[in-house]
Amino acid sequence: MIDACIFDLDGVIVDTARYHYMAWKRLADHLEIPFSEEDNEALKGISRMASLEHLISLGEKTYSDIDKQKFCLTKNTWYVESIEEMSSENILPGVTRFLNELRENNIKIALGSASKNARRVLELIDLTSVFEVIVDGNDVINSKPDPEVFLKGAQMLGCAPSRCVVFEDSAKGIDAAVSGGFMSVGIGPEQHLGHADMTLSSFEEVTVSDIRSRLQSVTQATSTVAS
Ligand code: B16
Ligand code: MG
Repeated sequence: MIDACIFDLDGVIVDTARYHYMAWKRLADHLEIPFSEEDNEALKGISRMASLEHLISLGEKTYSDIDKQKFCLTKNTWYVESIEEMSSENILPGVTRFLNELRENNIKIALGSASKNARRVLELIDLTSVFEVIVDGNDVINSKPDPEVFLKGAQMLGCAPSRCVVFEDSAKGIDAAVSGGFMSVGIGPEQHLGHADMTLSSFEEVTVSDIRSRLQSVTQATSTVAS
């Protein structure tokens, strides 16, 4: 029933969400816009410019397109500087073991990230070779909640979306998975990810067989309701 797994990067494989937040917070302080960690939830999974537009909407000023481009560049420079310290030690708990288990079960593995820095992050944490297919913010026109990044990944793997599981930490990423017809696993709190087929607090102690049986019961329950 599971041919492939497509992983989001930031907040699923590695905790770069913290570095994104620190760079946006620095920009918000510079622009005198109030910005909290709770505000940052809405930025998870969306593109850099969409994130900036959201941040600006929390303040009172408007900015020209040229200013917005400059702000995105500044934020990205701070973000890229901060991630250079990362290494394989930053891979989230349980992820490496889970990826190995997928390979042992001949389940294909792809990356579906909104980030234009995804390939650099994979290099830093030494995980590039694990992914058969990598689709990131440089490869798509529409960012999450549009399913393009995951649909492209499934197509490149040669797998039907209904037989692929998307692992995501953002509400908009789960929206993308649902609208693309994928099975979905939310990584993080139920309150943000309750629309996923199932949620996990982390990959620690979870096995491929756990995921299979939990998704199977959701799929069966859904088809019973539909019939
Ligand atoms: P960049 P993901 C997303 O990555 C992040 O969650 C989101 O916070 C960020 O704005 C977006 O990438 C774009 O990142 O500025 O590096 O291109 O979660 O889809 O892996
Ligand atoms: Mg994410």
